[in-house]
Amino acid sequence: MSAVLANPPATSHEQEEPTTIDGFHLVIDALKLNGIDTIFGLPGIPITDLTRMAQAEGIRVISFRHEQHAGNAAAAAGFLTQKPGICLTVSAPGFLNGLTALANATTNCFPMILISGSSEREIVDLQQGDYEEMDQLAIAKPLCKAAYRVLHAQDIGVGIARAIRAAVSGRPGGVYLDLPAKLFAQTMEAAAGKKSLIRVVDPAPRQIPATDAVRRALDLLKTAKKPLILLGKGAAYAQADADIRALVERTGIPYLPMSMAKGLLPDTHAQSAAAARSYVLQEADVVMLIGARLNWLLSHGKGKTWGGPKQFIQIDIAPTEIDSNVAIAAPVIGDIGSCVSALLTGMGSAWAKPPAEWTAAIDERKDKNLSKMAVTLAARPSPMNFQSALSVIRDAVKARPDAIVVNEGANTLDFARSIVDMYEPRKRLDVGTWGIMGIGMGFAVAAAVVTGKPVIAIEGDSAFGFSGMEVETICRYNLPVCIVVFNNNGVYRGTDVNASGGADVAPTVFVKNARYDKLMEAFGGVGVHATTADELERGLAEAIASGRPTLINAVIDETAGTESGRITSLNPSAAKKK
Ligand code: FYN
Ligand code: ADP
Repeated sequence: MSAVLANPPATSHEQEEPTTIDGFHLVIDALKLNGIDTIFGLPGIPITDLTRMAQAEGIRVISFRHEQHAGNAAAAAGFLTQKPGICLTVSAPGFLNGLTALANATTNCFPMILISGSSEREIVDLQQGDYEEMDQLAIAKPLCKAAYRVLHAQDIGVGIARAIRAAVSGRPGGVYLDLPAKLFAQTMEAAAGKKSLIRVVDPAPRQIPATDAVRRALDLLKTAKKPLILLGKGAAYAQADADIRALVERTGIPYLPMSMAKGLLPDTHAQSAAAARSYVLQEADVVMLIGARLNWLLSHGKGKTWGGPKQFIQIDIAPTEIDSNVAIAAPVIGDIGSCVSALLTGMGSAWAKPPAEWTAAIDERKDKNLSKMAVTLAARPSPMNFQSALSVIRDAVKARPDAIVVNEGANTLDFARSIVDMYEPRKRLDVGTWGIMGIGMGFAVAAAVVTGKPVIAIEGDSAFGFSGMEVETICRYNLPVCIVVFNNNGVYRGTDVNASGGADVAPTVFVKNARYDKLMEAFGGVGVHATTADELERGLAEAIASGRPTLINAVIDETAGTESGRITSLNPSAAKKK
C-alpha cells in the first residue's frame, strides 16, 4: 500500500507561510500527508467549513444526501485501494447515519475512517444538553475496529495516524475518529503544527507466515484426493492477483470464488467449480480457504452443505478467525500476498495435479448446470424475467470486463451472482458478509470516483429504494454510473395481497409500474424505460458509451422471484414448514 505521497503537494496556506495553523488545516494537512485525496461526506455543523477548506486545499470532497451512503462509498474506496476511505459527518444524527456503514465496513474487513464532529466533552460528560449532545466515541466503540478522540490541536497528527494504521493494518476494518467542534478553531504555532503531523510509515506491514505452517499446509494438500480452493473477498482485497492465479493454476485444483472474489480468475476459467458448487462442497476432502470465513455464507463449514468429513487449510491475517466454526487442520497466518508467495515457493515446480476422476466429475456437473443455464438465458419472455434481463448485462460485462458491477437485492443479487461472469479482480461490489441492502449508490459512486471506469449497478427495486436519492449525487458529479432497476413491483415480487382484505396493499408491494427512470431525468441524467431485452441492451450500451449518469427502469414480470431469493430458508416461516 502506498500510504504516503512522495512529495505531498504544497497547499495554499503553506505557500503563504502563516505564523499559526488552526485545527481545520491540521486535519487537512495530516490527511494529505498520508495520501488521502478524497473525502466522502455531508456538510453541516461543525464540519461545513472543513469540507470547504479541504476542497480548497485540493482534496476531492464528494458530498452525499445521506451519511450512510457516504460511509458506504468510503468503505468501497478502501476495499478498492487498500487506503482507508474517509467519511466525514456532522455530530449525533449524522454520526449515527454513518455508523451503519462503519459497522458494515468492519464486518466486511474494508478499511475506512468515519470522522465526525461532536459535542464538547465537558458538556456531554455532565449531560448538560449540548447541541446534538451524544457520547459518540462510546457508541462507536463496539461497532468498529478502533475508535479515538482528539481534544488538542497538537494531537491531530497522532489521531489521524493512529486511525490510518488501525484501519489498514492486520485485518482491515472501520475506525471512528471523534473531533469535538472546538478542536477546529484551536490554533498553534505553524512550524510546531507541521512538526506534529505524522506520515505513517508502512501502515499495513506484510505479515510473513511461519515456515512450518506453510509446510503443514502443503503436506496436507498433497494428501488430498478431492482438493478445493475457496477464494474470499480477503483474497480480492489483498491485490496478490498474479500469485493467487499462479497458485490455482499450478496446483490444478478446482476453485470456488465467493461473490466478491469473482474475477480473481475469469469466471469462465476451466478450473472454476462455481457451476458445481453444491457438488464440490459436498465431496471435497481438503478445502483451502484463502481470505474467506466459514460463516453463514458457507454454512459454518458443517452440516448437509458439507457432506462428509473435511480437512481445512485456512489462510488468513486474523489468527482468531481460525477454529471459529470448525477445526482447522492447517492454519497459515499472514497477509495473503505473503502466504500465497510462500506456498508457491514451498510447492516447487513438480506438483501432482488432482486425480482426473475428481476434475471430470466436477466438469460433468458443471456442464449440466451450464447447459440448463444457457437455455434459460436464451429465452426472451415478455415481460422480461430476472434471467433474460441479466443475460443482457452478462453480455455487456463480457464486452467491457473493466466495468465495475455493483449488485444488491434478493433475486436480483442471487441470479446476478451466477449469471453475470466477472473477468477481472475487484470488479464486483455487493452486499457482502451481512447481506445488507442499501450499499448500491454509495458503492457505485466510490467505484466511479476511484476508478473512472463504467459502473453498472444491478439493483433490486427494493434495494434501490434504500439509497435512491443519491441519484442526484451521481448526476451532480456526472459519474459514469448506469443503474439498472429490476422493477417487479415489490420486495421479492409484486403479487402479495393484504390478508385482511383491507384497502392497504401488502407490506411487500410497491406502486405498480413505477417509473424509476423519471427520478434520473429529474436531475438531468438519462432515463430509459426498458420493457424488452432489446431496449435494455440499447440503453445499457448507450450508457456505457456515453459515460452519462443513466437509470434504466427494467420492467420484470411481477410474478417472478422467490421470497428472499436463495436464502428463503432463513425466514422463520420457511423453517416452520420443514
Ligand atoms: C452457479 N451456478 C451456476 C452458475 N454459477 N449454474 C450455471 N451457470 C453458472 N455460471 C449454480 C451453482 O452450482 C448452484 O447450483 C446454484 O447455481 C447456486 O449457485 P450460487 O448462487 O453460487 O450458490 P448458493 O447455493 O446460492 O450459495 C449460497 C450463498 C449464496 C448463501 C453463498 O446464496 C449467497 O451468497 N447469498 C447471499 C444472500 C444475501 O446476502 N442476500 C441479500 C439479502 S436478501 P448447485 O450446485 O446445483 O446447487 C434479503 O432478503
Ligand atoms: P467472503 O465473504 O468473500 O468469504 P470474508 O469477508 O468472509 O470473505 O473473509 C475475508 C477474510 O479475509 C477475513 O477473515 C479477513 O481477516 C481476511 N483478510 C482480509 N484481508 C486480508 C489480507 N490482506 N491478508 C490475509 N487475510 C485477509
